Amino acid sequence: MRFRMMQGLILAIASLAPIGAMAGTYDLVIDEQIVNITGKDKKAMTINGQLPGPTLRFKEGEDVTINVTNRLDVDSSIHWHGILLPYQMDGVPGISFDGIKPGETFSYQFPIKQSGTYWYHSHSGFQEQEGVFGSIVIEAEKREPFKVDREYVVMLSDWSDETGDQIFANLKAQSDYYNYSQQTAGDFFDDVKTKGWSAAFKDRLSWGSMRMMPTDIADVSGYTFLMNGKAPETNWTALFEKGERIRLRFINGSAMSYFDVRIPGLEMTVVQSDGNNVQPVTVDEFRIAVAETYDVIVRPREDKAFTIFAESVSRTGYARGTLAPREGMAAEVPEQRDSQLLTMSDMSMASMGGMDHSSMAGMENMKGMDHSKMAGMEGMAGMEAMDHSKMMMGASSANSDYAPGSGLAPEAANGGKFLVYADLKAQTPFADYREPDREIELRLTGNMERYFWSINGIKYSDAEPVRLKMGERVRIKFVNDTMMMHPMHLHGMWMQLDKGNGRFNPLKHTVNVAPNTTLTVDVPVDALGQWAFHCHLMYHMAAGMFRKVIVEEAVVQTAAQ
Ligand SMILES: [Cu+2]
Repeated sequence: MRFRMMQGLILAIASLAPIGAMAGTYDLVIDEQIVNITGKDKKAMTINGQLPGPTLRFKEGEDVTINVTNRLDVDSSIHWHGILLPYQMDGVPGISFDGIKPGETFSYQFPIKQSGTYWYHSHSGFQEQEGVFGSIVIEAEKREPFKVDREYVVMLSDWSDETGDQIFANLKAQSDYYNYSQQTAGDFFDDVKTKGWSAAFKDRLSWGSMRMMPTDIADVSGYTFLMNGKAPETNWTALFEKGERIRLRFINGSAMSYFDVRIPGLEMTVVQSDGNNVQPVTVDEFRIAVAETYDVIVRPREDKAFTIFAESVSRTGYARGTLAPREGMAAEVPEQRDSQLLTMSDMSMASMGGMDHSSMAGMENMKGMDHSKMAGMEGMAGMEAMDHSKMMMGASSANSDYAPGSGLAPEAANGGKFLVYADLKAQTPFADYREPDREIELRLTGNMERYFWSINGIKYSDAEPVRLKMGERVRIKFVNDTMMMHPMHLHGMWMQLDKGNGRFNPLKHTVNVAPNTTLTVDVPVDALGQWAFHCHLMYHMAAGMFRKVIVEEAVVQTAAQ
């Protein structure tokens, strides 16, 4: 009798569920509130009262409706980073839609056609840095190719007590404003003016390395690095039972900061990047560019705490949390490593050429200089002919993602395996893999001294859109002519990162392009409309390293007589 009633109740509930596709409605409210992250009360922007905003959990195949209400007194927006959707839902003001006015609600509606770890953030002003960002976890329709016992999102971010507007104004006024250490570009070029190139270089070399522009590693410092919104001393903690397989979904939601991530005492098996499964690769450490995601599986076999250590690449701080069997535990926090220094390898002639040419008057001196006195500078002979390939110097780097001899190439703190892009091989081969139909070269350009960032020397406001045709396969060749790393992000479509793995080239939404390197990606053009394509360093994007991409219907060839 009782059993029957229960059965009847279950049937009644089941009949209320929609037939066919799943549907979910989510509400996000963007507002201002006072937070205290550094010991000072500061105004932040929050989503549903949180910083970062709540984790949105979707299911592949679900039709989502996300109502975003803007309670700020300025326009806002939410962009769903890495999500494939109709372009009108992509959330970029001026490209996808008009933005969300103060007091208004915009309803985003789109089907979820993928799975994995992603994130969302404002695409208005500098709101992302001030707190308008959060994570997205999409459960796969099919069974995952790996087994996990529990999982956590690990959202990394950079918090500043200064507003984005203040920081950008400071950078525009003085590009080395946030450089608290060592030499600046200005110092170097002053030296060039007074002593000529030869002497200026020799001076730098006599220090043993080119301390030319430490600001180029990170142009903004003074950040407090957060893990899931918590400062290092707050120690965000994830619990486990020994022997469990734990999936950590790392997301770099920073405005400007890259991290080198490790968990001393644990190997990490990378199983996904940018939401796409990759063939498992076990590493000791990996670098996460701004806006990238990496999912790793760890398996602590001891009943003790482990530190999750995300050291900023600028080495000005770290985000830190703990994996522990019980609350309140902590493991040793590693010492921070010395800051990385740019070498000659990180500077293409173009990046020097991009500087003020008047200060290069002493260039002729280079021909006459005595190479024999420049230990380790054999490659400098190439300066005479300005041959980029010969600009490399020093021991060749083991990290294929950086120019040989680069000062930025990372190494694992324990001397073990550091993830490189070539390690990322798609879990399943891409069915439509083929030679590209054409190639587009995008040179990443800039002028550090005046804080201009651009593509092919042209900033966004002066540039024509990049036009693509539906169905074509376009190779994009990024040539980094600057001395900084740039995390390039394409909206709406995948980039297949070409590191020689053919049809196993992984699908990425964001790729890091190191200084003085060329990186190629193939884009299967499969989404009509207008899309944003930009460097994800917030102040580079704002300065103009940005393009609109327009995908048009291919003209149908008719066999007219
Ligand atoms: Cu950039």
